[in-house]
Amino acid sequence: MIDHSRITCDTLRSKLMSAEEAAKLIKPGTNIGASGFTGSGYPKAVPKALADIMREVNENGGSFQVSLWTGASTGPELDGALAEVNGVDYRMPFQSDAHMRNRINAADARYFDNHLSHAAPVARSGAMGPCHTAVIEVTAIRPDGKLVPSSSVGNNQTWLDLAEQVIIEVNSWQSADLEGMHDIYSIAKPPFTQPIPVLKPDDRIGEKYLTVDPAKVVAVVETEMPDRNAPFSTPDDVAMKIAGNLIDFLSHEVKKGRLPENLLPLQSGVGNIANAVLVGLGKSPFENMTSYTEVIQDGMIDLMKCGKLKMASATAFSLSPDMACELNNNMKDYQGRLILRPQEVSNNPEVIRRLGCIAMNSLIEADIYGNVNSTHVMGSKIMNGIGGSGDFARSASYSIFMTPSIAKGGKISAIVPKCCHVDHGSQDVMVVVTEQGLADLRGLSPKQRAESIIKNCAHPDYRGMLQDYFKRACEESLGKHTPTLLDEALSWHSRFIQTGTMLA
Ligand code: 0RQ
Repeated sequence: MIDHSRITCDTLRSKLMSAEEAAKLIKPGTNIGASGFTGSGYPKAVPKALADIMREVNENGGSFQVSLWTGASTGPELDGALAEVNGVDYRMPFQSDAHMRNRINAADARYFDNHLSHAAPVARSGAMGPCHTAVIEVTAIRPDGKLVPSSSVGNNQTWLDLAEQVIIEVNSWQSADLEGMHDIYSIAKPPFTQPIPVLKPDDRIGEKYLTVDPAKVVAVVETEMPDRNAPFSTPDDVAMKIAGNLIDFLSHEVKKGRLPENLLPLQSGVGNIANAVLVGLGKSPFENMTSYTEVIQDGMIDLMKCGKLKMASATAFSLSPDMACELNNNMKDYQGRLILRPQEVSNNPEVIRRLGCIAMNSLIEADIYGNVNSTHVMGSKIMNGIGGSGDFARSASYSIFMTPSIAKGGKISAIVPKCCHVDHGSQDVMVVVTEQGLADLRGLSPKQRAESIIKNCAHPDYRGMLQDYFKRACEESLGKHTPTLLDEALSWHSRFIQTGTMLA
C-alpha cells in the first residue's frame, strides 16, 4: 500500500499527479536522465506510462523515441518497457535487459557503452547535449524539499543538477530506514576538481540527501513497486571451483605478506560467478573484510551476517527478491555498515588506487596474452557493457578476471588465441581464473603469459589446440615478442559462426 506520509514538503506535494499525467510532460526526441543501477532504484511508473504513449504513436505511423541515460542497468518497467515499443533511440552507459540488448544489436538503438565513472563527467561536459528531463526514484521527500535516495544513487545528483525539468517518483516499497545510508558528494569539473577525501571504505564525505531546485520539479508521483531483483542461482560446481582457486590465491598472497590478513577492500562484479566467490569467502579464513565496490549482492549481505565483512561501500544494491525483502525488513541493523555513494565516487580511479582494491570481475573471453573481452559475443554482438569493470581493473591493486573455461556446453572456449574485441588490455589484467586453475600474470612477458594461461586456465578440450597455435605462432610470427598468426588468430570465432563450434 502506498504510504502517503513519505512526502512532507508542501511545495513538492502540490506537484502530485498520476504517472500518466507525468509521462505526458516528456516530449519526443528529448534526453532523459533516469535513476537506476543494476535493477535498483529506477523509476517504475512513469516509464511504463510513457511506453504506452510511445506505443500508440509508433503503431500509428508516428515516431516517439527518447535518449535514455541512467546509472547502469534498470528493470523491465524502464529499459524493457521502452525498448519493447522501440522507444529508445540512444542508450548510455550500461544495460542488461534482453529487449534493450536486442534493439541495440538490431541497430534500432545507438548505444554508448561507457565506463560508469565517466558517465556523469561526459554528461556535465555537454558532449551528449542537454538533459531535458530527470526521472528519479526516491524513498521520501523531507520537509525542506531534500530527497532521500532509494536503493541506488548512480548519477542521480548529476541528472537533478543538469535537467531542465524533474519528475520524482516516491516509492514506498523502499525501506524508510534507507535514510542516512547515502553519502552524496559532488565532484567539480576540471580545473576545479579537488581530491576525494575517502581514505577508508567507511569514510563519509558528503550529505545524506539529494538536492533539487523545487522550481524545476514538474511532477511528483507516488508508487509502491519492488525493484527488479533477479534471483541468483545456487553456485554450481564450476562456480565453486573458480571461487576456490581465487581464494587459494588470496591465501597465498597473505602468506607471502603481500596482502594483509583481512585482505584489501573487495570489489565484486555482477553475476553468479561473482556471487559464488562471495559465498566462498564466507567459508574462508578471512575475517574483518571490507568492501569498496559498486554493487552489493546477496553474498555480501551474507558475509555481513556471518560477521566476516565489516562494512560495504557501493552505489547500489543488486539483490535477489528474498534478500531484498529481508533487507527491507531489517535495514536499521545495517545502518553504519552500508554506504551508497554516487557512482562517480564508488568507481573513482583515484579512490580505488588509494585503497588498493581487489577487483574481481567476470569476462566473456580472454586471449592467451591476457587481453580481456567483457562485452562482445563473436566480436559484434553486445552482451551488457563494460560497466565498472574498467574503472576497477585499471586502478585496483589486484585486477582479477574470472570465467568458466568453456561456454555453451563446450562449443565455445573462453580462452582464445586472440580476443575478438578488447575491453581490458593485457596491462590491466593481473590474474585470470577459471575452474581449471589460475594464471598469475604479474611481471610476465607475453610468451610467459601465454604459457601460464594455456596451462592453467584453458579447458582440456581446447588446451591442445591452443598449444599447437602458440607453438606455430612462435615459429612463424613476424615478431617474436607477442607471437601472432594474423590469418588464424580469429579463425576460432569464424569457425563457431560457420559450424556452431570452436572445436576443429
Ligand atoms: O549466456 O545468458 O544465454 O546463458 O554469456 O555468462 O557465465 O552466466 O556469466 O552472468 O557472470 O556474465 C561478462 C557477461 C558474464 C558479465 C559477463 C554467455 C553465457 C551466458 C552470461 P546465457 P555467465 P555472468 C561490475 C562489473 C561486464 C560488466 C562488468 C558482464 C552469458 O559479467 O556483463 O564486469 N561483465 N561489470 O553462455 C559467447 C563466450 C561467452 C558467452 C559467456 N565466450 N561467448 N557467450 N557467454 N562466455 C558491475 C557493473 O558494472 C554494474
